[in-house]
Amino acid sequence: KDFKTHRTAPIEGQKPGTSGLRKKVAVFSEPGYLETYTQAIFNAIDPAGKTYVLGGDGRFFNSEAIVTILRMAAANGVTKIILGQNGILSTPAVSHLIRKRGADGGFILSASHNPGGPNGDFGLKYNTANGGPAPESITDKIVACAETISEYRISGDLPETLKTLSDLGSYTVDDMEIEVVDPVDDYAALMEDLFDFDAIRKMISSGFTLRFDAMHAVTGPYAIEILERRLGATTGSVVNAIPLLDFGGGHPDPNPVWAKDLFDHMHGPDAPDFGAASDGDGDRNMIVGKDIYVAPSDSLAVLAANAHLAPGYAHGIAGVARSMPTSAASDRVAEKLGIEAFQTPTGWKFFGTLLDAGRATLCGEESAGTGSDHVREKDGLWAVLLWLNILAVRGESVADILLDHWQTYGRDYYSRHDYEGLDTDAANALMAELKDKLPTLPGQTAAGLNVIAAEDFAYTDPIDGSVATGQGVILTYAGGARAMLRLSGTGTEGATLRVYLEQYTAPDGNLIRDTQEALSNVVAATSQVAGIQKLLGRTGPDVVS
Ligand code: VG1
Ligand code: CO
Repeated sequence: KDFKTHRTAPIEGQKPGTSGLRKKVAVFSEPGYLETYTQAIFNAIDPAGKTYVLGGDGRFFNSEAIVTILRMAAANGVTKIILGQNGILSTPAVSHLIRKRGADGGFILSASHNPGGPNGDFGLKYNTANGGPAPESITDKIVACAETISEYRISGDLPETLKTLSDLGSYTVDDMEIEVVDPVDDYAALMEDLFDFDAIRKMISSGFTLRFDAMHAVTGPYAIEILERRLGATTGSVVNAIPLLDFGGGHPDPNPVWAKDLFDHMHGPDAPDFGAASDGDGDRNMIVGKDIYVAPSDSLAVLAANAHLAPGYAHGIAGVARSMPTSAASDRVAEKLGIEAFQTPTGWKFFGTLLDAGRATLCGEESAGTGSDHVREKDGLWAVLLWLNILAVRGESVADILLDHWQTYGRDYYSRHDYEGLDTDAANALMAELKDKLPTLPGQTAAGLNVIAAEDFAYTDPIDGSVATGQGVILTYAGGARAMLRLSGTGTEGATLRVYLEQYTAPDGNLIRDTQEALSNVVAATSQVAGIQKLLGRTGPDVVS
């Protein structure tokens, strides 16, 4: 074999967060940085003789990183790499390919919703053979390998024919096969299996209009193929469809703040019937109807209540899982359907065991992530298609469906307030102080609300018994209000405090209040309990979603 061994040493901060390792491009592209982390993963997973899927969201440094990983895979004895053409694969498409091809795992190059470009972020995530993000048992092993690493292995330059990664077909590099595949084909076929494309096509041909904002990120080619070519949406229904290295300077995070253009469009005079957006790597979704935004927690609940209307879920769903800070709306649906409901820590990796065991069929997070057991990642376009399938069958508008849902189950008013760019020590101190006083909180009143429970969320996986502690603070108030506080694990600069707020209103209550107004008491009480203004010097959040 033609490879070289280079000396290296452990690098400070090479530790995956909520979803893989994320750093500034300038850090990831330092000589030896990517190589050292990639070797740490290889050391943890023993890749000799194995097959992996490889692709990314196309952001700046994607192609360079792919070439490096290919050369290192060859040097580490990998048998085969299944590579997305031009180095492109959405996160759900990677998950599907791993499963479909029976691969041993995959490598996803993405920092998801974080901005890209030379001054933006880059990321690397390892997924296991079930198609899902590596569980903590494996990420712990990767960290241990990163802490003791002393060398990495890399083969010589790739042949010229392969350098652009643009031609489909099979290639050989140092005994390793590289198969370059179309990134969209298999994924689009899976979507056709799950949903009633005929019904959706019929709805669209009879005048139903839609706008999908790909935010210049990875979903553009997927959405053009599926929504425009296969389902007949008018050309131009998919906007910002061309993936760009820096996402056109945007922030590919599908929420009312960063996808403001779509949001405004859906509230303007030319609003189509349905609007949606996805993120950098295609695993998130934002759903907007004419003049109405669907909060992600509500979306999960509506999808759970109506999934049986799509062919892929016609036999019903086994259970619904949501992350802890996601609202309880989906729990109410599960209760009515008589199926299990789960509350997991933040991050898709915690859904894997439930999906594998068939205990949960649908999963979701408040951060615009929804998915099912069709893959082991959240899936932006899947959520869009399930919504379209439901709209086609019910023949009602997004607003009607949402209102009907609230009238049946009640409404969980919900919002997330992010305090960004915080001094890391100050943010850690706030969480530490809050955790210290948890035992004293029940019984106290803040801003007129009574705290009835306060806990530091810990989770025992019901399938494999693994335990995750310190997953965020939950404050439960009398009168159906809840607040959750945790620090983000995906940022690359300073710290971000996320404060998640919810207030339940029963079906006979006022279901059409302004969300921030409905939550004002919970906001005030939580700011006071956690001492946000006092400890952070901030009077309000930077991003409200
Ligand atoms: C955020 C979200 C979390 C999501 C994660 C990865 O994590 O809150 O729900 O799973 O991003 O999503 P954090 O630690 O910053 O709160 V993605 O689309 O980056 O793969
Ligand atoms: Co993402």
